[in-house]
Amino acid sequence: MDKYQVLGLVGEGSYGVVTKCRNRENGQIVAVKKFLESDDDAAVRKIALREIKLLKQLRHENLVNLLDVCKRKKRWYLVFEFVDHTVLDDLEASPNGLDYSRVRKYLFQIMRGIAFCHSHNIIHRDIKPENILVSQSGVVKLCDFGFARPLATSGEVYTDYVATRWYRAPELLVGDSKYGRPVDVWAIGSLITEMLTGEPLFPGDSDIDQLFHITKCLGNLIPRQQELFYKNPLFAGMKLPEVKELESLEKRYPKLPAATLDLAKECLQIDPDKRPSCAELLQGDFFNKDGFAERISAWAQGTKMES
Ligand code: 38R
Repeated sequence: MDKYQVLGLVGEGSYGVVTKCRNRENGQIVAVKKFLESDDDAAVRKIALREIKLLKQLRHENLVNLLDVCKRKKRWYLVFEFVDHTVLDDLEASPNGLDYSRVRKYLFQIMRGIAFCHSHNIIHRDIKPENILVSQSGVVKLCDFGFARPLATSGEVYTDYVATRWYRAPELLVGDSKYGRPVDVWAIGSLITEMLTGEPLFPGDSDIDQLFHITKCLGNLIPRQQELFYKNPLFAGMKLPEVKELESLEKRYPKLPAATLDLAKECLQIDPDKRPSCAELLQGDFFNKDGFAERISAWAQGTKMES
């Protein structure tokens, strides 16, 4: 790793650290993700190896590009292209939210990246503002597939799941082991209003509080989720809230354009089977009215030179 000169720290998490570096040989600026020592931590090693395998399979303009992988002194290092900033940085710079036109451009690219993952049977599982990178010219690149994993084959169930609570779909919160691509669509749905207002949609401070936020706005869980909730020992002795009067998205955000709220509501259906796929949403009105699709693909053609 001597060929990389560290310029600064850009992120830190349970996995290890991310630094901005310069390749001494060619001057290229990169982001190096250094995992915690992996020999004595099977979990970290598992995450690293899984991420490497996934990223090698997944190459797309809206996914961050993995340049190099190495292991030194029991540590894994992943070297990525460096992308200018994250959507979290954008939101910190604009606490009252981003412009509609910028949000539409971001959403289109987020959907494209996730549609590509889904077409390869990969669910991301941790879509949130800090995992959405944005280049100086506005190209979106999704990152952090540490939690991503290939879809279970039928009958197989998932066990090792934790993702950021605020973006978690109801099926995950109640502990449904049969979840799939719709969890990513839910996370995108909760990002829509957050990007436009700067305010997280459902900022729960515990799993049960998260369910309160969701049902207050969107209504009761479906029967399967209610059953799982009452069977889940994590919720022993707790009761699901019975919502009498909804505080709907329209009530909460009367000033947001109706088209945006419609898109958010489609993504945020309580029943995962009712949520449209990213591929379907890309074909929908939101991205195809007033010449947006043509404009953005012309723009994307122009930025391809960049990478
Ligand atoms: C930036 C810029 C500003 N903050 N990342 C994605 C890789 C990456 C990160 N490439 N370019 C950046 N650029 C690992 C940050 N913060 C940041 C973003 C994502 C910190 C941690 C993570 C999560 C993947 C991860 C570096 N992993």
